[in-house]
Amino acid sequence: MSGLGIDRALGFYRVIDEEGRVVGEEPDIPSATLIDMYTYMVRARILDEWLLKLQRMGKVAIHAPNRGQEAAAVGASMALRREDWLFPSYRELGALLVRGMSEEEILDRALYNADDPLKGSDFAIYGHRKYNTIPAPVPVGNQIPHAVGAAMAAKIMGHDTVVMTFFGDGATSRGDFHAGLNFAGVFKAPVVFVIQNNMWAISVPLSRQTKAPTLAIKGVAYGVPGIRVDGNDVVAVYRVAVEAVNRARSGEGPTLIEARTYRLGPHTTADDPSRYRSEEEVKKYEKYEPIRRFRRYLIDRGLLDEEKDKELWEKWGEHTRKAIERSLEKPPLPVEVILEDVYSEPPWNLREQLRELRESIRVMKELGLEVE
Ligand SMILES: Cc1ncc(C[n+]2csc(CCOP(=O)(O)OP(=O)(O)O)c2C)c(N)n1
Ligand SMILES: [Mg+2]
Repeated sequence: MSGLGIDRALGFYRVIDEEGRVVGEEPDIPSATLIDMYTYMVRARILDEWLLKLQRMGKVAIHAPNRGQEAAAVGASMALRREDWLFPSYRELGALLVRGMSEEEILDRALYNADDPLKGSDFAIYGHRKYNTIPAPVPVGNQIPHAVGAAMAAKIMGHDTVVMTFFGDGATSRGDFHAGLNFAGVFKAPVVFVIQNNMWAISVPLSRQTKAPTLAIKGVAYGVPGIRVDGNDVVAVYRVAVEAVNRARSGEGPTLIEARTYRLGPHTTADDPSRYRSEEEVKKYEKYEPIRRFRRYLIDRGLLDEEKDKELWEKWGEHTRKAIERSLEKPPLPVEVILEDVYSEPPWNLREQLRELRESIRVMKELGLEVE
């Protein structure tokens, strides 16, 4: 990577086009890695669709659909090693799977059941200590300075750990983004910033978010090289992420990757996008959808055929259905967890509240009211 990469920050790096044809120089990626990428994207799509259904069934409180953004999440996170750290946002199911979280672990969280690793907390989305993956905070972009701080800690301790953080186009308007980038640039923090530019921040379009020609160019002012990449081309995303991770690991400092993608679904299950964007726009972007084009590429390269593809979808469909069954059968979290992980010894007033809560639950049960 040369200099600050101004050309790359204004450019649009891609390897395969929307028909799966090779349009750029093909990086040398082992066949098994390409199949792994595809598998993670398929798993993310299946899980995403199920989370949407489970929300509609009243089992999951809210879900932020990932549809259309699988390549950015999977391609970037696959560049990390297991001992690296991920600070995701709330739209990266694929990255959670890449880190090693299973469908069941993600579902346990979504269903707030007894195995929820985050014990029902509403202030964080998915994450798991076991997989060096921090739960995404609800306030947009808060994970950015957290990621920089973790990267600085790794650097000070002399570890060669890399930290990657994901966030949206909307998050680039928050102070946390600017503070994080500035700090990382000055102190050469080993961090990779990945913007999932999906063109919308709920109902705010990119054109109202910034007047800058690209989001990647915002890194340049902070001394952080920016690269704009086709976020729906998993091969291109992986290629630039590997470069950025290597750069961070070898002490050369941070990189800002803008993965240009599109949110095909609603912002969350609580959103109605027909109120602010047209059907035509969504149809236009369906053409660039990342799974179909990558499938074509793999078929053209002889790494996949229709039969194997069908088997893959069936296998992970079945895997996910079983995970849902198991997660749904688990008991709910015990009420005590709301007092855990705040105080080592809960104070009297919280203990009193817990007693009152138990009493209310007892009375509700006596009255035959459903308590969950
Ligand atoms: C500080 C803060 N302001 C507002 C919100 C409400 N909010 C939640 S998501 C969101 C839009 C974020 O857009 P973007 O960063 O582009 O991510 P995307 O949802 O598109 O993935 C907003 C405004 C919030 N959670 N936190
Ligand atoms: Mg967005």
